[in-house]
Amino acid sequence: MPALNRPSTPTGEVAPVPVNGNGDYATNRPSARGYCEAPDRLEAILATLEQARGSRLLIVIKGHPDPDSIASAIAQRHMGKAYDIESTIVFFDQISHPENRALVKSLDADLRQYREGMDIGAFDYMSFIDTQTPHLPVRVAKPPPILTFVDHHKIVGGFDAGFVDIREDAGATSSIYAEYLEHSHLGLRLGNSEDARLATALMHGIRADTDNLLLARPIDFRAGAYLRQFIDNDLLRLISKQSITARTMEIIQRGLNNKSIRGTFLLAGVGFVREEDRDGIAQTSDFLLRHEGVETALVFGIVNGDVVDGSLRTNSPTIDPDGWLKAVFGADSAGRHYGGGRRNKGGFRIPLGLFARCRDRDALWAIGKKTIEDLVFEKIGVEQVDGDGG
Ligand SMILES: [Mn+2]
Repeated sequence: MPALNRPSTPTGEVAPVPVNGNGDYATNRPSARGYCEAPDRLEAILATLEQARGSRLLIVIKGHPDPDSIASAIAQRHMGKAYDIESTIVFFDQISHPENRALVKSLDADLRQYREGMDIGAFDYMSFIDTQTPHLPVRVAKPPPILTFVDHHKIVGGFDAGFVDIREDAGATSSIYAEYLEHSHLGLRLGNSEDARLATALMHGIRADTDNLLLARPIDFRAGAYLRQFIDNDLLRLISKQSITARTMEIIQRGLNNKSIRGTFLLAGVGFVREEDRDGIAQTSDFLLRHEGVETALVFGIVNGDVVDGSLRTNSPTIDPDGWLKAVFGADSAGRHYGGGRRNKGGFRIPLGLFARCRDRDALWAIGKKTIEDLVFEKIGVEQVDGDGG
């Protein structure tokens, strides 16, 4: 278990928290009016940032950048700035969804894609946002210590960080950052274009992770109530335009053609999917979940010819995607799980390794499909037997 709330304090000193009482009118910072769920954690992250004053921070986006991780990274950078912390936001996997590429562009977000030769060891600290574990996807001889870790996935733990805040009952990591902003002296300023972009990004992150607030939790609504006054509505409309590309349409069609339904469970393999279209798998899962009588949809395909990528969506009160995916697919030899997730959704990735070099694509797909189907149907079978017996 990570130590929650408690920053490791090299100096032993905890800085007093400047709280925004009556509103800082000189800078147009409206006063905080909402409820703060975790004032102790706010105090702790501010103290942690104070201890790192003047340092160079690497903010890590793991996996494919999505609206919640992008907004959280920008919020982390914004908070660091008040402590003269110079932050670089890095991501490792392509920004595959066209909407997310447009988001980064319109936010002027200055994210850097990792390139070979980037000296991660040269940073003083790292911050992780919106991810379950703080493992870097690349090998670094001496990775910098972790300054902050803020997330809303299921707690895994087993690492050290200056500050840890994991709230499984938050719909988005963006909401946690919004709470820090609302209740500290780092609050957003009205009429400041950079702050407007950050508020807009956070709002979009919350909407993206909560199915447009359909699955929002109290903290997400509180965040929305705070953020709305700063939002650039035109920008929000621009970045949240839902469009489905022709290739995603095609993936959805393959999902429809190949679906098999057992009880309330729908499984569909969509074959080979290009790297840039990988989000089509999750979109297909979202779509097939709307099939009448289906409570859980799992869609998978082979992405980029070398990894089986899958997406689980569920409305079932009894399926916990995190535990379910971990139980079905297990972990690699290093103990890293192939999958995990949040309250209502999750993903998994299984590298094909040497098999990726198989030139017979039909045979490769047949093996991948059969393996996934057997594992999933075996698991469902077990659950049904359990259900019948119990
Ligand atoms: Mn998230």
